[in-house]
Amino acid sequence: MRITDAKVIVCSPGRNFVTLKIVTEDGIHGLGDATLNGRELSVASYLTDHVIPLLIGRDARRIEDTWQYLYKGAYWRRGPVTMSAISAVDTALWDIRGKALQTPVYQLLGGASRESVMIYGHANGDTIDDTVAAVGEYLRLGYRAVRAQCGVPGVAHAYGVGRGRLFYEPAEPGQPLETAWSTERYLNIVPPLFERLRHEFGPDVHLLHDAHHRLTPIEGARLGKALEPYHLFWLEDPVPAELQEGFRLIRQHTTTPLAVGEVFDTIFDCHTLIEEQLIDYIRTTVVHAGGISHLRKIASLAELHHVRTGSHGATDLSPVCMAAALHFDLSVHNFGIQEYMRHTAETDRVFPHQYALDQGQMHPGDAPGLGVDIDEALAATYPYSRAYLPVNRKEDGTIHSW
Ligand code: KDG
Ligand code: MG
Repeated sequence: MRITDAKVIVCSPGRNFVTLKIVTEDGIHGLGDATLNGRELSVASYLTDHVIPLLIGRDARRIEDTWQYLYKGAYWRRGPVTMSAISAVDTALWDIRGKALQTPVYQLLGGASRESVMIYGHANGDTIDDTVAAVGEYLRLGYRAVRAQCGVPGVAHAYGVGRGRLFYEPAEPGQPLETAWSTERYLNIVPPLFERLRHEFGPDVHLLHDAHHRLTPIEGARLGKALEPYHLFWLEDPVPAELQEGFRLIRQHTTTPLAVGEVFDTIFDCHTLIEEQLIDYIRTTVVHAGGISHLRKIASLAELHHVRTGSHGATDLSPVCMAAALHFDLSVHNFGIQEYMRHTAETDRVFPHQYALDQGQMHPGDAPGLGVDIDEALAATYPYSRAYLPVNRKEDGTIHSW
């Protein structure tokens, strides 16, 4: 089954997406998400200029061999651009394999380990009261797990507080928005937020929070400790995670479960965290961490060390990534939770999909392959529009992690 054609489709139905489409001699096509928020065209070029010429003529069934060929063959390993490109190829080849064998991809990954996948939604608001109301809305929709973020008094554009209640879209056209940051003010508001949420909603709802890489290890430890009475499902990204050792200090001080990994792109970014059991959830996802093939290796290592998966699933991960993530989630034994931020109606129309949400649980569907497609004619009506994530500064003007 030779690959005869491949192309990159860049479109912006509500936000920018980069999609790889691979076609075989049998006329089967597979899709892979290659979206790297704010740096989209670099992956499009990596694929078009450097990867597609290597794909034509290859056997589409050799998924692992193609992965190794692109990873080891480039000499320059890892990095978000390279790994997003490899992820897209890997995802598209799994899609093709499923279609060729007339089976959903999860059946090729060992079959379903559960009936459906628990997801969490994003509740946010300018004030604690607004966030409480937003969490209540998710619970009314049947969700069992909700991430809660709220505005920080005295801080403009706090992370996680969006324009809509059911989705959060931080990338904007023009020059990057400059947001402000104060760790002191942030640490004053988060514990009262969760105290209130537990008081309002009782012990059963799973509550999550994302610190978005903004704290030092000792600050992360302080936050984790302060949140212990409200038993969070997880505290995400307390520190910038290039330095895996930072988690040793946090871990010594708190029993609040920790999650990290949305910006990781290989197992080499998280093996210390996993092997030393410094985290509880690994958030690597299909589009940025080497596709379904590499994510399964990360999950297998994690399974040995009591770490569960919790893949990133923000709006900048396309429905193609979402579909692939759900096949992965349904199949791996040590699945924990899946993030799901709703896409806009335009995005959903451009990417018709089989996956479905019911009462806070999702299923990828039973269509052959991934069960997601792209309407190319409609996609062409939404041309790419450059957009950047915000840049963050402390109150004195110093650049800080966004
Ligand atoms: O592109 C960046 C977003 O995907 C990220 O800011 C979202 O942190 C995020 C999350 O947990 O969804
Ligand atoms: Mg996050």
